[in-house]
Amino acid sequence: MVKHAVIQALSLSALLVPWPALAEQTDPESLYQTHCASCHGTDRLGGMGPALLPGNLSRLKQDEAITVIREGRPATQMMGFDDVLTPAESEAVAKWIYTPPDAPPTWTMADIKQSHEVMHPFGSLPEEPTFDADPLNLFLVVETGDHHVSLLDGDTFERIDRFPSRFALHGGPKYTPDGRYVFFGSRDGWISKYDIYNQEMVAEVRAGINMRNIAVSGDGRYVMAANYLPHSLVLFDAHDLAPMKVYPAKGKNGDTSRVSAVYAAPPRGSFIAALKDIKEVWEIPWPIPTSPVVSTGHMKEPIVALRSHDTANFDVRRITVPDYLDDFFFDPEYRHVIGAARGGKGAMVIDLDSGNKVADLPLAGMPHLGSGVSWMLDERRVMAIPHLTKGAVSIIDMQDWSLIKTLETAGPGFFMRSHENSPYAWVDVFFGPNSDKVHVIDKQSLEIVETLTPAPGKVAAHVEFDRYGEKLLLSIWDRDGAVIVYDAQSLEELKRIPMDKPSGKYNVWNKTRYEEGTSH
Ligand code: DHE
Repeated sequence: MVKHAVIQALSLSALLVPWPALAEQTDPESLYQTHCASCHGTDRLGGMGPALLPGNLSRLKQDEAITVIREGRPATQMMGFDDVLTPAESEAVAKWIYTPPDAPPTWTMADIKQSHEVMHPFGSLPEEPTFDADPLNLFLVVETGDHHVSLLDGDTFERIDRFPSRFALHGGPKYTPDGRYVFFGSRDGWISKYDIYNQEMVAEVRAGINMRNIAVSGDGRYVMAANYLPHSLVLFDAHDLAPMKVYPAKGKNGDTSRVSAVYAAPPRGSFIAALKDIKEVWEIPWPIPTSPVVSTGHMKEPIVALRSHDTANFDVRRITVPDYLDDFFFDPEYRHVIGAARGGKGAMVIDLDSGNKVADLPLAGMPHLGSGVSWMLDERRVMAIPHLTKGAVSIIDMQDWSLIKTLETAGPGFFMRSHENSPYAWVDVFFGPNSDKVHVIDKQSLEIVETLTPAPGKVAAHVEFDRYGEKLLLSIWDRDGAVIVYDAQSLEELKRIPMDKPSGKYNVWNKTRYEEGTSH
């Protein structure tokens, strides 16, 4: 009798609940398995479509995910499900993909090997570029709107190619020293190797489930990937992306850690890794070839001994540091790393040879060290960095690590850029109401000399110079966006190239020569 009354009450309340609440009664997991798993994987690790796990979705707001499920993503295989799912069901699925799985997903060496694909074996494609443009003055532009990459001639700014990328590339693509090949890393863990001379994707591999970035050794022979999930670094043979070694990111105390990023330090012949959850910096040296150098393509590239790796040379050197450091800037010699904990206050300078802290930097407002640039001011090297939570650029003397100046900007910035041949450094105002503005800073007076608003109401961010420092590209970070070419001296706009939410731009010369005004 009591049971009957309860059932009656439940049925009544079900009739009374409004439509959105009914969504919670649909089973989002079975909806996912029926409609989404064929592309995104039964375990949400991704397949033809990206991984749908909370860590991988951190860049997408939940209401945006609902729109994608309902309307699809233009210019991708992702169709809209409005004809198949009710609005409430789409909402329920969107909510469910932001919940962590019952058991943490794994990605082993066996998974990495299985994902590995070589489309064109090393040495099988022609050695000469198929285009007339200067191969060392090319730009790659990542277009995050429809997940494509454009290849631009750095003299004429004509497009040579536009090709699809993996979903959500993050971090700078990394070139081989001769500039022929480039490696892209996606947040979902995919590494793609592209042959610029032949405009062909030549190999791919998946290093992890949630990857941060990749680095290429100074000799172009190895690629290292940094993962949040699993907690690992993964080493690859750069020639065909064959996996060589997985490094579980485990501290001396046994704790494991997400790896925030990995960098190549060519003067040291090593990779340097930033660990988010343990107080260590890792240095992993790559073997120096003993055999003679062999030419491949446009410039000389040391490729001998690539099949006789001695993995013992890739041993980890642990540098214990006083704090968690996960955002790095280096001096040009790679003697020092300047590190900050994202979310923490201030930064510190570590001598990479001795492993000792040599200075504290009093930097409030979450400095974004990864975006720093450096130049010579009165025969002293200075570095300048924007802040993610404060409208300021800090300028620091790299001899005694003193703060020279805090320059007030129109809001927090993300990226800074310059070039040895340019009198100016550029910084965006990525966050807040002034995100359509870009400041131009005089590198000698340390004053803002110009503030541009190239597309009112649209985010203007991320600059990259050409190899000569004479012209530069700026992104209008919008689906209806563009890359704008400026004269770096007169600041006059020369050209506007329509693009789909262009983010980073990468000039072959500046990246392969470790130009002081750009990221590496
Ligand atoms: Fe990035 C580079 C970390 C959010 C676009 N970003 C980097 C690098 C690191 C980093 C460590 C250097 C790696 C490299 O180039 O090899 N980024 C982080 C974060 O921790 C942060 C704040 C939060 C996160 O979720 O990862 C973050 N980054 C973003 C974005 O929201 C941006 C604007 C859009 C996006 O695509 O995700 C973004 N990050 C970029 C770009 C670079 C980058 C375009 C390469 C800059 C360059 O010129 O080299």
